[in-house]
Amino acid sequence: MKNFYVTTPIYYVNGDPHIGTLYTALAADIIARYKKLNGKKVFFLTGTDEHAEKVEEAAKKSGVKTEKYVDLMSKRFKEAFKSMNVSYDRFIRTTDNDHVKTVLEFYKKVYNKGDIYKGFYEGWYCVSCETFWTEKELKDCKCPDCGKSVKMLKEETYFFKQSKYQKEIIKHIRDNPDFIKPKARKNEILSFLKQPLRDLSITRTTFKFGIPVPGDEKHVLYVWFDALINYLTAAGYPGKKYTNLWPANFQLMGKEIIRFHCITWPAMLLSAGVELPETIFAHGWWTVEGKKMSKSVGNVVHPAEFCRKHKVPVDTMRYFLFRQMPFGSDGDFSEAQFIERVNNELASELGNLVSRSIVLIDKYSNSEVPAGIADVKLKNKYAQMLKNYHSEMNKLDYYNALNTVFKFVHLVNKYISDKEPWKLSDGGELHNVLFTLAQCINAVSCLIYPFMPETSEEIDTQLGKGKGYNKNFDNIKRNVKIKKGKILFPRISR
Ligand code: ME8
Repeated sequence: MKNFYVTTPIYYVNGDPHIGTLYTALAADIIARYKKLNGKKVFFLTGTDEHAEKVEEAAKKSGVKTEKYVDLMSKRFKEAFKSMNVSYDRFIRTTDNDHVKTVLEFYKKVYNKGDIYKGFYEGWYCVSCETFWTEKELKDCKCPDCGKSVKMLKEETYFFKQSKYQKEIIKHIRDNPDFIKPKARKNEILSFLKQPLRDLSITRTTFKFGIPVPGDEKHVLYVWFDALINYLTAAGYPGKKYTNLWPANFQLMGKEIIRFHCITWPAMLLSAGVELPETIFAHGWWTVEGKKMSKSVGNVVHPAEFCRKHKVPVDTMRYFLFRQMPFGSDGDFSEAQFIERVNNELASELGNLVSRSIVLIDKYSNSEVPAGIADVKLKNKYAQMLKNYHSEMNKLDYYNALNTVFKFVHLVNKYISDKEPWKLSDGGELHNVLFTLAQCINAVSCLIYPFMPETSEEIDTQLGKGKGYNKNFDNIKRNVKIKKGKILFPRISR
């Protein structure tokens, strides 16, 4: 059976990872954890894009050999991912041997198909975006995407005939409503495809740190042609078993790189006779306190460091990033809003629910989940909520999935206040309430697991659940010993 395959962009290593880069990795981590929890075999790919002119420039600036520089920087990405519990299955680097080999094989295939020809490129190049632009596309003589200066390139180059596949790509987008998500991005691409596509220059002669073109080694392959193929390398292409993973189920990225993923990438795959991915999902862009994140402004947010500063677990950041805005829309990172969400939603609602439930079981049932019967109303509510949650998760609608879970959390908190178990005398009803609470916090632990895995594990420990315990409602057995534990979310003082 084909495994579930999710990818992120591979990141340029000319700067440190931050909330923007982590955002996509976390989004992939959430769906990967969710699918694994629900019994799927999953492969989650992320990594670093190293053969770029701007990477070579950054290495020069720091006075380190490019090879050493990319080693150091890719390690920093791995560390940042680890610090946020990003559970990838492979961290690919475009300098990995198997990747270089796959790129060369892929190039050969496209070349033999007659889709690569030699020519001459004259036009503008943005090193920061590693993108070619025509004079007409520039904005005030600057890159229309990042606003930085562009440079004039006049080089002999090899072109990839992407124009040949324009009609087929348009047809594929129209026939497959889930191919580009969200809809606004699909419309953007279809609108762009109304003009004739230009062929893409796929080799460069003015820098060295790249994969040499077979038979013409003064050329190295252009960064995007090389980078996009990483998704196939990791699947084991062109080995027979690559279809165990390919086509990818979700390819996630920021909205600024969709033309490469929704036009160039499909054209490359069509040329090589490889199936197109199921869904390309482009999320929105983070600003910080209303401004574009940049080193020179000094407002770059490093997520684990930020959590350390506020003395809160990294799960608070994992929660905030997906609760702050719908996945697909733009959003602003604000320290004040982060604090508000941690205090009002995580500490007051979720943390409070777990600690009240555990304290109540501890106090009124001798630290044991009593033999009770679950509240029918709450159980039915849970079943309804679960349906919405699964449908939202499968669409990557993380924002509403969290909304759904937190509505339930709120409901259970209200159940405690309404029932006032501290006023109930020993026996039947008290045991029913405590039993219901144990089931509810177990259920909540399963639902939040993809977003907040450490918190989920802590709830499981407090609930006395062993390793490998099946994460389902109604699974907390009677007489299980609970264990009072630490406060899940300390409040942040302003
Ligand atoms: O584009 N808000 O790499 P890159 C949201 N190497 N997401 C953000 C973000 C922000 N402020 N900043 C970065 C490249 N991202 C190529 C990709 S793939 C074959 C090659 C995330 O280091 C978002 O996913 O510039 C964006 O698409 C990606 O980082 C860009 O990373």
